[in-house]
Amino acid sequence: MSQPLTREQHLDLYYYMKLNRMLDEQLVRLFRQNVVVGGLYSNLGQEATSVGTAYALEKRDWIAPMIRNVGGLLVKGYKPRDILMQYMARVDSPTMGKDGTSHFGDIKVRHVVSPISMLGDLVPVMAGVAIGGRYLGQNIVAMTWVGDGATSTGAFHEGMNFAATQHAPLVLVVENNQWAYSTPVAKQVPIHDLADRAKAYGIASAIVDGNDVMAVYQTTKEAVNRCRAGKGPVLIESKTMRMKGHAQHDAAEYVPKEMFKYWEARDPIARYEKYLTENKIWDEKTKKELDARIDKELKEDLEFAEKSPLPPPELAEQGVYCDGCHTVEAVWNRSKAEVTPPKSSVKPEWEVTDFGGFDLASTMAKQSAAAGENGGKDARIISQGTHKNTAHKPQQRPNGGAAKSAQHPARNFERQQPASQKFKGQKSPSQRMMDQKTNGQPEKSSAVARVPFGRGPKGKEGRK
Ligand SMILES: Cc1ncc(C[n+]2csc(CCOP(=O)(O)OP(=O)(O)O)c2C)c(N)n1
Ligand SMILES: [Mg+2]
Repeated sequence: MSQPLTREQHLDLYYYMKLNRMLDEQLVRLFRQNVVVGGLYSNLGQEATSVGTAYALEKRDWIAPMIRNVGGLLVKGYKPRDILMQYMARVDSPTMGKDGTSHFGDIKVRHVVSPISMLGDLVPVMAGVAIGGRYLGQNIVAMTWVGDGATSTGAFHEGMNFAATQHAPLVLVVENNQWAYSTPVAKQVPIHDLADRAKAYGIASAIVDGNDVMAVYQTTKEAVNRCRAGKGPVLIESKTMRMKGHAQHDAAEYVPKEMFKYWEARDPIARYEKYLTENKIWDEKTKKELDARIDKELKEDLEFAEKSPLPPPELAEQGVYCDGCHTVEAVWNRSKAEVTPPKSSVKPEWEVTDFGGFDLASTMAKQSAAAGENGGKDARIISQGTHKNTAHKPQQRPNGGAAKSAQHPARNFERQQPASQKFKGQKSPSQRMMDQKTNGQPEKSSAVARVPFGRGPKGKEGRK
């Protein structure tokens, strides 16, 4: 379990969530005044997910945010003025007015990878960042977020498979906000819990009430700790709700009104305010002070943003290609000798414990044990999926309102995922292979055959 939060950390969580919301509301006003130059994608209702997850990271860790993760950017040290100027395309914005939304990052100081609009593509990118950090001895954790819709992309699958196989220290937050544009989750995937995707990759997963910032933080902290301890990636499904349309142009008329009402009653900020009051973590005076601080910061930053001009036309041709404006250098936190020959040399042979052949008897025995049934005796197996879960219910009713299982996300989470079982990681084949090694040396085992590999040595011992 992670450490309980200090009072200061509790107030931090409130500060970032409220700042996220007030900034969101300010951007909507600017959009209506025609000051925002492009699309505007609201974060409303998802503040606890962005803030709670990012807050579980350390300064050295890396994030790649998506459009609804402004909260994560604030936690990572961006100021409201950066976001305001970015949307207003002002010359002092992180992209000097060349982009009107969220395509900016900071590799050197804040460790933020600029988002890519192609859904799911940040998963392989951040898997690469995670294993790159490991290679350099940085002991970092990488985090990115994907929406429910993004889990349907090929890049998501490729990235997850790669991360899982490489045991990348990657925390993938699946932000299930119930909608991808106008497509509800039930029309996107044939499963109830997107966390079930993790089973296919043999990695740990958790489901969390995404509108409960404490639960989000604690779950993510545990995931981050697992990653840092070298236990491989974790997929966290955060169940939340997109409280506006996809962007400002979208009135979200396709969302049942009862559904908005259901989630409005679970507003993450109102809930957290109640928690802070009931647990005597703050009083009315502290709340007022924090709100006044947020108000003041936003006013100052808006003033700054409004004073910043639009970029001059000649800037368009500058900075298209890097002409030495910055250097990209790896930060080595360990000796290069450790990862270069002769120290890094390994025998170019794999050990395999299982030749992968089809063994009907043992496959049937395993499946029967898993399903509690007897199978047929055919030389093939047709299964409807091995993860039968009769508790799953449809996520939304066609006439609106959430189905029963989604009505109490916090309780649901606790019931289905007690802290001790939250991470249901299975060992992947490669993990099992790694377990067999001692100090990086393959352990001899009678069940293990040595198989020649590629253009490796001509040793005959594996060719029996
Ligand atoms: C590969 C790809 N396909 C389609 C799009 C267009 N697109 C942008 S956002 C979006 C919906 C995303 O839904 P979801 O992943 O649930 O994220 P949310 O908007 O709910 O945060 C789509 C289809 C895209 N950017 N990339
Ligand atoms: Mg979505």
